[in-house]
Amino acid sequence: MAWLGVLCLALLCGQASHAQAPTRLRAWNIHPDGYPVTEAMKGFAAQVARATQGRYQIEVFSNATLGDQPKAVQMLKSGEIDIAEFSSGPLSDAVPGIKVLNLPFLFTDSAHMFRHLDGALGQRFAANLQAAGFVVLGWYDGGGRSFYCANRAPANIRDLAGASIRVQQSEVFMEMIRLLDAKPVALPFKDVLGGFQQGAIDCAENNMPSYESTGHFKLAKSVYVTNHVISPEALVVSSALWARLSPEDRKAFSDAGAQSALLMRELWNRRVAQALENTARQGAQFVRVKDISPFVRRMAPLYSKYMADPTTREELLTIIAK
Ligand code: BDP
Repeated sequence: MAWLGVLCLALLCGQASHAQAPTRLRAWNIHPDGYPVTEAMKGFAAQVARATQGRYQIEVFSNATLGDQPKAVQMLKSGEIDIAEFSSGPLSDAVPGIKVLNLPFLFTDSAHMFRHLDGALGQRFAANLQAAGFVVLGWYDGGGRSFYCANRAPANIRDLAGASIRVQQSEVFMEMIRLLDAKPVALPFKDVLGGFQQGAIDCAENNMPSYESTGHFKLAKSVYVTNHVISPEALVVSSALWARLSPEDRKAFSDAGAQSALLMRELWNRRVAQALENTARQGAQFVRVKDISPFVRRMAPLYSKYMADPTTREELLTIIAK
């Protein structure tokens, strides 16, 4: 009977070590604590842990401590990180069709954008992303991006001519700035503040929660409210991780992702209002664009280019149609 005891012990030990050794996953995030993306990712991590009885423990590394966004896109592909939240700018390097999401004035507002992303178009983007190594678990809100400047107060797109404007390292954004007769300067997100301090850039463009959370509003007080790009962000896991998950665990991750996207969108709307109020109280000046048509006309070469491009044409037509 001794052998039975040994066997039982081995099984128990096996169970115990299984219970004691959860799979630890690393999640990359660019934003600080309290930011809607961060809070939604933490919610995602907590729900995955609950739904898998602690077998998966996700640690969220915030503030881009693991590297900047273009690097993190590569890290997710190579399996150095397992989960991340990316904006559509850097993601379009991996999947060219995503470029349409960076085009100016494509979506009228976030509701319009989510009608597409929560439907057939979102599924098509997700399928293309999955083929490139990224499994989308939720579409987050990237809000509307506007320009803000340190040493000029634009009230017209002509006022941006000649300015050095920081953009994400992304082709469409750079082309957009060139069409405004300005100079695109691609800087990692965390270097933008230094760029303003050292006078390397005159302006940048972002949504209001990031304008506030980064402290850019302290140096670049003139906001030209254009909302020129309304774009999504995506909570993704690597396809390497996805391939290792059982069907039940995949469901747990998917449900948690969908839940976190709803939370994010709700937190986002509140945060936009707070950011506007807070930055205005601390001296930010807002000039709203009166008529977007001159801006849209300037962008004509961009629309023609992506309409002619077979990787983006279909997506572009789908969005324009409704
Ligand atoms: C923020 C996005 C973040 C981008 C950043 C940027 O949430 O993913 O990296 O803008 O402009 O709004 O780099």
